Amino acid sequence: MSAKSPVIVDLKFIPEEVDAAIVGAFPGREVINLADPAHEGRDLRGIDYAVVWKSAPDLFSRAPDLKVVFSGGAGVDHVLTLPGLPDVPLVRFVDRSLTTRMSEWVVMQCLLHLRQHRAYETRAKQHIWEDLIQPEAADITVGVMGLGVLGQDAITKLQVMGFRTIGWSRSKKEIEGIETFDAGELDAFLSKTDFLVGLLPLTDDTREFFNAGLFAKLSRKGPFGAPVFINGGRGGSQNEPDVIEALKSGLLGGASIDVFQQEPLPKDSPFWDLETLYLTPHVAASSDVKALFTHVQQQIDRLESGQPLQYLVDRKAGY
Ligand code: NDP
Ligand code: OXD
Repeated sequence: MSAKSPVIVDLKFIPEEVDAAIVGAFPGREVINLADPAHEGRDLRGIDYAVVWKSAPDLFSRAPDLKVVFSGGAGVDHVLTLPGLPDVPLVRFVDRSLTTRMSEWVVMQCLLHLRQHRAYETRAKQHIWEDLIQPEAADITVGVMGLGVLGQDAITKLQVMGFRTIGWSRSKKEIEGIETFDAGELDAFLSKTDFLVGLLPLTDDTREFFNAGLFAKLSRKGPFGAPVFINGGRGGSQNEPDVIEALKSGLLGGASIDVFQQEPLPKDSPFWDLETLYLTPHVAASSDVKALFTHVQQQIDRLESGQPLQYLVDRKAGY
């Protein structure tokens, strides 16, 4: 019986979390954590598997024999643009904990805007005790763009919280109790949406998709008048000058953004200082590293026992 191939780990996550998760992971295999200086210059030829998140650009020239590449996250735009990506299966991370985290973030942001939290925070800082007219969740239509693993979970949880929910995706989806729209029905979807939730992958089709023209088509008939933009997908999908201008001009009444074109967000970015924006540093649904390694092990087991891999990326579609 041949020796089990090592697994290369190249994850720009919290190093202590990666180190802790490696303990006991991939039984019977060597784990080569490239963050460990002991592996500097290590010969990576002949290795079958790599788990990557924001890898060094020379990874694939150093490891030319990979049979499968595993993305450390659900999104794969950062892998698809790596130089020398081999023509082998690319598996993305799909996992209960990641999905749950994203839904928590989406529901939390919708509630923060619904409950006018920023206005109360501001008043509290000024020692102002004031009651604002409070619409209820059922008065707001949340439109979720992207009805994949994350969008479908988020939309059902938003529904539980009482929001009216509608969804939009490239191909039409049937989700019980939810009105859905396909790519050709974008304007109809936008005209009904008070809070827009972006859970789209970054592809050629979605680049800078969230822009002034799109914001202008959102509903202004909701209880707050101006619509709200919530992006947990990818920063590349938003036209950032347009988002900033829309928040300043009132085209958007508020926003919550977890992802940016440039990460970390530069210290002098105007985003930091926008009054009506909730900003988080790409943490809406961070990968749980132990769960990630369990998922990778399961997929390796499938492959090595002749079963098909799951969660394969369609390279042509880009997600
Ligand atoms: P999925 O691949 O399961 O779903 C993607 C959805 O987007 C699908 O419904 C797809 O349509 C739709 N879509 C893609 N392209 C288009 C398009 N051009 N027009 C309309 N709809 C489109 O992905 P996930 O739900 O698992 O994840 C979504 C994204 O969330 C990831 O790609 C990643 O970028 C981001 N993410 C962000 C995290 C964070 O912490 N901020 C954490 C995890 C993920 P269809 O169903 O027809 O294929
Ligand atoms: C992901 C992410 O794609 O964390 O999983 O952004």
